[in-house]
Amino acid sequence: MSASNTPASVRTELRGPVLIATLDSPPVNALNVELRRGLIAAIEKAEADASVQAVLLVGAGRAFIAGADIREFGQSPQPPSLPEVCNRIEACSKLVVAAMHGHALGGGLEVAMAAHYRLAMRDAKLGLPEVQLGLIPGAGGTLRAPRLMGVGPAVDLMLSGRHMGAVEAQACGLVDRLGDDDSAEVAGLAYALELLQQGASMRRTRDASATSAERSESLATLAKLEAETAKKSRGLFSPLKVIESVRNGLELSFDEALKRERQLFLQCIDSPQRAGLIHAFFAEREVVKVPEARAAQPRRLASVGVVGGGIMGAGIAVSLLDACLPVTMIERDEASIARGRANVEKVYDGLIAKGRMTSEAKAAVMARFSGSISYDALAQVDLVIEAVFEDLDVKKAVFAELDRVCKPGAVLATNTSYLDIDAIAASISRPQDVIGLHFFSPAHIMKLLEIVVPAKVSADVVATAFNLANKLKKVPVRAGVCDGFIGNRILAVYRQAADYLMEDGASPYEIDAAVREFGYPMGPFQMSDLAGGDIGWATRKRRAATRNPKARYVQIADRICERGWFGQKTGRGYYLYPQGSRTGQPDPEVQAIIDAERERAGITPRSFTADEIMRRYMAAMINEGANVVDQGIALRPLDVDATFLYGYGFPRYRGGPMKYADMVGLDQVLADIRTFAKEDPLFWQPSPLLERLVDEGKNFDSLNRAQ
Ligand code: T1G
Repeated sequence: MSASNTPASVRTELRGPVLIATLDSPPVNALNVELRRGLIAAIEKAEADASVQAVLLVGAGRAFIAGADIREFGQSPQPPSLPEVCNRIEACSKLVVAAMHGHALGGGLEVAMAAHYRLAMRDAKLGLPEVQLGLIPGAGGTLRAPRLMGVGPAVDLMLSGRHMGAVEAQACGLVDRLGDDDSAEVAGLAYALELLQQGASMRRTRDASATSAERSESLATLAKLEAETAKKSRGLFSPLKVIESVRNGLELSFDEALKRERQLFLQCIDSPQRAGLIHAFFAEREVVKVPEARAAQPRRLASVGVVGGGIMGAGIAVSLLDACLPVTMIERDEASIARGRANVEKVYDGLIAKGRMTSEAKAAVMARFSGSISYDALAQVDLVIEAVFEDLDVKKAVFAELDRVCKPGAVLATNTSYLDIDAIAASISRPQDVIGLHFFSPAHIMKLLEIVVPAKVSADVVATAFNLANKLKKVPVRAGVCDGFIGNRILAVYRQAADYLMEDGASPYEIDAAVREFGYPMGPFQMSDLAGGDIGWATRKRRAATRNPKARYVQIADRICERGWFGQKTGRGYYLYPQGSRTGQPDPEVQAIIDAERERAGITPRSFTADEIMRRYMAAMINEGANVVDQGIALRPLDVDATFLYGYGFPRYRGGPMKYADMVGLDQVLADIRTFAKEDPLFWQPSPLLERLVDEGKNFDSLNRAQ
């Protein structure tokens, strides 16, 4: 069955000498077993009918074919395999033409490359994005693409995972003809008849072979690409397999190379990276499926106000402007408005400097921007997002103004990263219109948007927030109200585990190295130096009054901040940044502070391996993630995964902390936590949900499906 539960099929219809085979499996004709069988049946039907001289392959709906059916991976394979289908198409004794529109990706493009001729409508987007799922094109793509477009462009297409437009595809030889008629079927049929009229040859892609000079040039290109890829794809498994398979295609017979491609593909299928990357693919799509967003119609969303023109306010304004929404920015005085506008323009000037935007385009965008010092300018907007100073009283004052001037039904959103949104909602006359929209800095770049749902908000306001996220091309995650919502609440806990490791004997440099080795772009102490240690310092001071006196508190960060060493912005933090360089060097004075703090705390330092560091770091993250799900702050474990994949740099090929926990085994994670609890029972309290799942022999993913 297809994703939309209508039976998948390949319909065939004879039009003169052409048998049209229409793949129909909504929404994107992913090549499930029904379509694979239907394709072979269509080829056999064409061969059995003497009146048929050509076969035309087209996709129903909005796409040609979006690729193999990703939902089938990890299950027992059902014949025929996609390579068999492609070989059968290529071997067809009648001319086969593929007419592509919309997306022609992965196995979909491989089907088209196995055809004898290819037409693309101008809206077609072609690609071989398998590496983004931890795979390689496994149905002949690593052999046919180089034969059609040359090794360099083919490898670039496969390693980048990008979608190529129809015009470029024709220019590089992937496509023979561009279609301008009103449908792929009409254009494809006309093209097929034209080919028949011309007596076009069968032109099998596998028969296109390079001369020896071209082959040795290609092998040299591959060697260079291999060296670059080994460096760039840091730890990823499948990119180098792409290159190995392309090389086989140059050095071996087509059939031998095809056999090797299949072996390499199956190695990728078995790799944990495929499991992680495919989990990430589906998590990004499942997070938007929340009850409120499905139960209610979103409110009108045609104009937005932003209160606050600082870095966050400006970033949010850019994000809205980029979604073609007119924005009215409010600040307290003309100078602040000018600063807010300048912060917005700075983003676009940066794009112009990089040649990614024209000044005319910037002018068009800025025409949608207006600034005012009077809240009355917000009287008619559909939604307002405040991004003012993180202080509850300041925010309540803003909301009082919004309550006074905004039209009935306007959605009133706060960008707060930890304040109590229920308290903000309770401070005005319309709590049902109040919601949290927690953007991550830089707001116009980071994809994560935590949609924080207060107790009294109405469902259509939640639906409006999800609709806004879709317009902004963000990944929205529904979060409940608590200190830090999902991401920052969990961050605070595993950051504490890192501080304990540091005081117990691991240096911040060893911890950062272990976290980078795990796949993060940088470790927690590098992050602190980048964001500014003063931010965490302010949070610790804010929490000091309510901190559990029995809880272990590491003071190393305070000692560093007391010296004004806040990180990159002050030239030193945990690291030294000589002459403002961004790559930090270990600081012996920091090590001395750490030694002194260990002595003060009466700790005899011990060494930690990278594995020991990561087991603690991840156990803390996973355990708090389980608490966040158990307490309903996150709807499902996949919401925690999406939060960390899109807001905290978690390595995508590991699928997110909860997916990673499932791959490690929850019993292993729980055993680790129980071991660590012997040292510090207060910090290491196993999450009741984690204990329940282990007792029941279940994993976190079982809760994702339960929704
Ligand atoms: N398999 C199964 N389901 C798929 C799918 C696929 N290939 N592609 C999309 N869907 C579902 C998706 O989960 C969602 O489901 C719905 O379709 C709409 O998708 C052998 C092994 C095509 C650009 O990597 O990039 O071929 O949420 O929300 O934003 O070499 O989907 O409605 O239930 O993303 O318009 C290679 C993956 C596979 C392409 C459309 N192909 N898909 O984006 O809609 S591996 C890919 C996409 C392969 C062979 C190898 C995008 C899209 P639901 P959507 P969209």
